[in-house]
Amino acid sequence: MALVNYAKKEIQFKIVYYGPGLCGKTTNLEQIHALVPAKSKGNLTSLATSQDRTLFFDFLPLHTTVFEGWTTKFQMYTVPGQVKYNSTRKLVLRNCDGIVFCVDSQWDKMPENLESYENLKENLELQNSSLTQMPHVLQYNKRDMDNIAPNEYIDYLINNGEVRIPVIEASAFNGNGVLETLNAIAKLVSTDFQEKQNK
Ligand SMILES: Nc1nc2c(ncn2[C@@H]2O[C@H](COP(=O)(O)OP(=O)(O)OP(=O)(O)O)[C@@H](O)[C@H]2O)c(=O)[nH]1
Ligand SMILES: [Mg+2]
Repeated sequence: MALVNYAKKEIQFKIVYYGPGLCGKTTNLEQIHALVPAKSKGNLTSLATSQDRTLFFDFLPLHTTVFEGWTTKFQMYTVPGQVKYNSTRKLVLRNCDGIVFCVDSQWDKMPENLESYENLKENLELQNSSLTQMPHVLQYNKRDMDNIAPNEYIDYLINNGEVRIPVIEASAFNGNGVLETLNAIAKLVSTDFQEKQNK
């Protein structure tokens, strides 16, 4: 749920990167941190295990102007993808305004992608929410690798029968597609907020 501070003229959105372990969620935030100019970002905070797996979450605050005269803050989070950390994922998902579902494009990761996508839907349901109500985009990551599934296959597997939602191909490791993904989700959450205000 967007937080609006009328006194400071600030709007704050929470965006969560979700997806299976090792799909590249933390790498996305690291690249955003590297690519966004200093005046628009805060520090990247990561709480990781000794093997660089996210233990709790990563957090990166961004700020810009989307609505004239208002500062727009985007609080960017990642969840830990490892299956055993589901209670943490539920916590991180709370009150989020938009989701980037990060897919690992490698063929052998398809079962894990699907499991994570189902897990996301379950966790949203527990919060009386759903993907149909939640602005979200799909990022097909690791497109630089050799053993990857075609986009159409991932469309079929993850997005089958759903209303079309933005899909961004990425190689987060190289920074490709990272800012496109950020722009796509920022646009969706801003539009969603505006539509709700106008109701
Ligand atoms: N080749 C390639 N490697 C990538 C890409 N994105 C991430 N990686 C690598 O994949 C590994 C896992 O990346 P992370 O960003 O830590 O994955 P994560 O989704 O945060 O994983 P968890 O925190 O365990 O959920 C790292 O070695 C990254 O360098 C990519 O687009 N291409
Ligand atoms: Mg991580």
